[in-house]
Amino acid sequence: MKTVLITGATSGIGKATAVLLARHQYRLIICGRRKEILETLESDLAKHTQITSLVFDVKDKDSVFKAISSLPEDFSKIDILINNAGNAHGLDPIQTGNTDDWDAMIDINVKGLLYVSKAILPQMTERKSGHIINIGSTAAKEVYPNGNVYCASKHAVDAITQGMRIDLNAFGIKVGGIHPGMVHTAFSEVRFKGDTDRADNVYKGFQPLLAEDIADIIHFVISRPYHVNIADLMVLSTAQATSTIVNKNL
Ligand code: 8X3
Repeated sequence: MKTVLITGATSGIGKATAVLLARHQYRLIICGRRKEILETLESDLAKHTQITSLVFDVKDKDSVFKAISSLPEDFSKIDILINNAGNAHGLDPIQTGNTDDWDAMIDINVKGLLYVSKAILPQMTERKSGHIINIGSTAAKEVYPNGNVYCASKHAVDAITQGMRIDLNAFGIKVGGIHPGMVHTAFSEVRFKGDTDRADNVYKGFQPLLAEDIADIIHFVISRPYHVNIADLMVLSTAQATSTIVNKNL
């Protein structure tokens, strides 16, 4: 039974992935900031698989290392790391962007991913095995109006993914990036700070991806034979051509 650690497991892609992998009997470590939601998910999924949860904020370096080193023996060998936690904060031109939003995106999407990886990598390099999946975005592959810092943070995720693949090649560790387009989750609600009308509008008039679609793909990626590494995957809804070109007449 392989052990998978998922960050950002309280909602969206992370939660859908936890649900699917539990059904496929992966041993799970679900991580997030919101204790009650994590505990409810943990008890729901415990009927399918062995599961534990860790409450921490990926941007809090000390609590990342403390939480991961506190894992009980049964869960301490992590085979697969899914760096999913990430957020967008604001959608503003660079000249009027909010510096707190910039900090949040760089701290969570870039530094948080690095801290969690750093806390887990030594055991993978020691065992010479492991698989890391970084969830990027179409924003990792292109820059769109007002996306500036969010796109930069996701471009960094892409660069870090490539760098990890190079540096970990000698250890037989698989590294891959999955880059979703528009997925109907709380993503836009967070980006627009609770403005649900504006958030709903993003996904109106076409069929966006669902969190479950990406969970399916993650399951496919981690269930390939050892010699197959899906290194880089961009996933769009059929209606979407780029981050900003969406056909609402399909
Ligand atoms: C989410 C996709 O287009 O809102 O990362 O940047 S987009």
